[in-house]
Amino acid sequence: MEQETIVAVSTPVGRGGIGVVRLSGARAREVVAPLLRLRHELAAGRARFGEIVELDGSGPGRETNKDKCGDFSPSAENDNSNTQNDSCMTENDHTNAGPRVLDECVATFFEGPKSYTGEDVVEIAAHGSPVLLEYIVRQCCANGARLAEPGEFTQRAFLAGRLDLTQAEAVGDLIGSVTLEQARVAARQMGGALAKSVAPAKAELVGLIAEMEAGIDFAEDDIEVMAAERTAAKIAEVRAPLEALERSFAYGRVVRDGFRLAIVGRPNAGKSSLFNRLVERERAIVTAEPGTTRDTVAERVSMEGIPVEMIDTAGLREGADEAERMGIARSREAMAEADAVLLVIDATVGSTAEDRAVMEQGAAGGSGVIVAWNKADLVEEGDGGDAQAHISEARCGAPVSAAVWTSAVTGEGIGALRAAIVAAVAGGAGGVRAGGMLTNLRQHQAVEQAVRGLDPAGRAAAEGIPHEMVLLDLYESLRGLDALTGATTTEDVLRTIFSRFCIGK
Ligand SMILES: Nc1nc2c(ncn2[C@@H]2O[C@H](COP(=O)(O)OP(=O)(O)OP(=O)(O)O)[C@@H](O)[C@H]2O)c(=O)[nH]1
Ligand SMILES: [Mg+2]
Repeated sequence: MEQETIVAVSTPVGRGGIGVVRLSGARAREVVAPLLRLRHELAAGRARFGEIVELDGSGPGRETNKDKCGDFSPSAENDNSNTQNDSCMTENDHTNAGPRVLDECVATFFEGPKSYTGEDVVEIAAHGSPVLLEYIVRQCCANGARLAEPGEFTQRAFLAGRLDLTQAEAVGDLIGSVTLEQARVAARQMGGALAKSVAPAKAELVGLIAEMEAGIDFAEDDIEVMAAERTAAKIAEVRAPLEALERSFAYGRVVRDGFRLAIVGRPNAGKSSLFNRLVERERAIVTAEPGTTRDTVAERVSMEGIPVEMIDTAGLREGADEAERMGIARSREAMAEADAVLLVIDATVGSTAEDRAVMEQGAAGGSGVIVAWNKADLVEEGDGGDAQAHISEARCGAPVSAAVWTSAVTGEGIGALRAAIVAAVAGGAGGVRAGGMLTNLRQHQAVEQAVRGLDPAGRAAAEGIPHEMVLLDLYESLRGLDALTGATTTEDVLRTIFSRFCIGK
């Protein structure tokens, strides 16, 4: 069944230097033909310069050169006469009848199946005037196209097998990226890095299933059924890379979604000073007076390419006035909502019961606590040993992801602090950065399903349970991997994924 031809403005809403209207479908060329007056016929992979004409001819546009030639027929499809009559564009024939030119344009034709969507695609680049672009879309609809749904171009690319589902998702991620690292990760995924990294495990799994199926099918013909240990070993081989991939989600998720870091601690520990260091500007007020920060102060920054929302909070203490007490309540809220907590301790004072409570609470809440032993510059050289002791104390006394020695005044340890924060949140993911990784919950669930299926399969195989039973689990695992790349995906899931895209993509 032939798909309808779809049309949409692919550039952002509003005015711009250039605006692009995109069409996809078997009738794409036919639909745009009456609107365009091109010097040369559309040809695959070629950009053609031309004009956009107003079909009823009543608009304010200037007269077309073609009008002057008197050879334009609105219903003509890519008429060759355009090409043939190029010479008359310079002639001076004053005929006022016929359509008027609204704009100049460049039209590019991508012939299916070697196009983004796998269908015929036409892109018209005109000036970025909303009324003009809307006019083009409206005329295309009048000529038989329909408005594209959000993400429909990419959905067609997926349905045509031009992209797998992880690649299609990466298109959305690339468009939505706010840091260069996010764009890099999305670009790698768009290139198929994730599908490539599951391919060997999937091939192994399919091979194992095939071998076991053959064992069952031919059991009666005396073909040796695979030995239990060999099956278990093979399952373990499939499992290891999938498990590594599952772990990559720790990094993939924070790169894609970013994270929230709450900076907490006793008054005057230097929270606002460190916050200013981390956001690289004097954003929060710093004074020598304890209780300076009242309301929370938030700022978005990029840390090693990961978007971080950093929140400076009021110092935690008892017996404060009403405004400060309200601020402290907000500090606690920020801590509860954060993905990670940076606990700042004044190293000249040392840690208090309040600090240890924060560490406990952070650990209980599941978010990592990073400790900054601040004011390092005020601690004497000879106290270096003490500092280490403080750090170990933090490590042993309560659960802490990392402890770093810093000075907000000299800048000492700020780089190490950044690295510790990223490592605590991204789960020491240095290794996964180069390859494919899981970047959203759907992908994570799919791989989780694959790994989950392997566990009972491995146990069953080891216990010598009949192959038919082991196979059921292996198929469950394979379904997870198929869902990951979209080989088997329900309509609902597809609709949810593509509806998050912008229109025109
Ligand atoms: N020498 C030294 N002084 C620091 C350092 N960090 C902060 N200070 C000073 O400590 C004082 C308090 O700093 P703030 O950044 O306001 O501390 P805070 O934790 O935000 O304090 P509250 O908002 O009151 O909770 C200021 O006088 C800072 O200049 C440091 O690393 N070394
Ligand atoms: Mg402060």
